[in-house]
Amino acid sequence: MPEGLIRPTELRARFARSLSTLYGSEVPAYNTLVEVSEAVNADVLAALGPEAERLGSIGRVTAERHGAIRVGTPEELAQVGRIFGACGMYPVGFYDLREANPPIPVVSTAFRPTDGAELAANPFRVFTSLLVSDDRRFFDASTQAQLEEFLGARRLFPDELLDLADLAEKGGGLEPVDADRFLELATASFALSPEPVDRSWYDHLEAISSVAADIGGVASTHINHLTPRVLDIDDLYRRMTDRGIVMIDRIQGPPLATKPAVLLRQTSFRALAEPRTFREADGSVAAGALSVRFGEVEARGVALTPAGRALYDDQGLAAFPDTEQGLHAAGLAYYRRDPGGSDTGLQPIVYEDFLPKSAAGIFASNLTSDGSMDAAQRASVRDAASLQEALGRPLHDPYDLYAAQI
Ligand code: OOG
Ligand code: NI
Repeated sequence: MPEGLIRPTELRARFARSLSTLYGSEVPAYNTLVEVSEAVNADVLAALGPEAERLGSIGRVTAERHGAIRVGTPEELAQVGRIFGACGMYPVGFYDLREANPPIPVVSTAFRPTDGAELAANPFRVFTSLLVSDDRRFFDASTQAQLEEFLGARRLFPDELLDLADLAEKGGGLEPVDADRFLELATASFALSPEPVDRSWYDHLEAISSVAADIGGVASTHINHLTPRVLDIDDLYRRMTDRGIVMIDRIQGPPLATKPAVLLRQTSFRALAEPRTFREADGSVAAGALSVRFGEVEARGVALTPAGRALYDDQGLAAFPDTEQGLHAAGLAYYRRDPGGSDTGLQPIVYEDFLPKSAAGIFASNLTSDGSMDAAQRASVRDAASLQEALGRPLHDPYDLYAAQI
């Protein structure tokens, strides 16, 4: 391989950093969230020592972010796949948020590294949702046609960016100048657009679903939130509240318990009003505001096996054993034998994915309305196979990836 190439691992770490700088400039409260997260993590590390790093080194956890984006068409999704593919991030898992409460007209996947060493180097992941514009429960025939026309006419990503992405994926990296250009174009593609929003079209979609309006009512996509990881989310929640930042009223996911940390716990501060310009019905352009983007933070635990996940979904955490040895013995969670440790030494495999219930909770806590849906209408079929076809690349099963890490 040629010397001096910027490899996907490095592209991913730099991409996460440059999106973080962008999001901090757009949503200043995000910088507070990162600052408080880092303070909490430093305190946990000081209090617990090496124990604090069992679910990832402090270097990994400090750099760790997940973002969320939303796109409108299968073609846009396939393009996103090429850009993230250049950074060694591949689609994992299928989430149908139309099943959530309230239902959201999207299906989703998460782009992330898939092997242990890459995750340890930088686990940047992006939850990516695709609008289901032909689902009659949400969109009547005329709205579907208008959506398809609007979405078909926009270009989210310039050809130069997509060409560089393909070059990176084929060649295993980019020359330094190309890497800089790739990162500049990729980051800019996820910035909030200054372009005026057509007020009546946006309002029409928002009455159906705020998420549909955020996707199909504007001319570009944007990072919707960027989430740092914290080692003690209860402490973080208290510190943010003490700083006067209004948080959603609860932490999503498994409750705080005297049990080993499993899966994912998340909380967020509410979406803030951001200035946007609108084109009114008479053609005039006026200043206004939209509240779509918010700040989320998360704590991660051990990945559950299919049996562990089924138990969690049916009965919650109360039904779980009190110790990691117990979880391991019952086949409920993924552990690796600690190579340097004693016979009972177990190394947890970190949960790297998302939880549909938490995702729905995060969506819902930031929606301006529940929207409207006619359950009697025809649902359109979307499953992992159809998402994989839209992506034009393999959709990984998260359980296969956890099993491969043991
Ligand atoms: C995605 C919400 C899902 C999470 O952390 O569960 C998500 C969105 O708001 O577009 O990011
Ligand atoms: Ni999130």
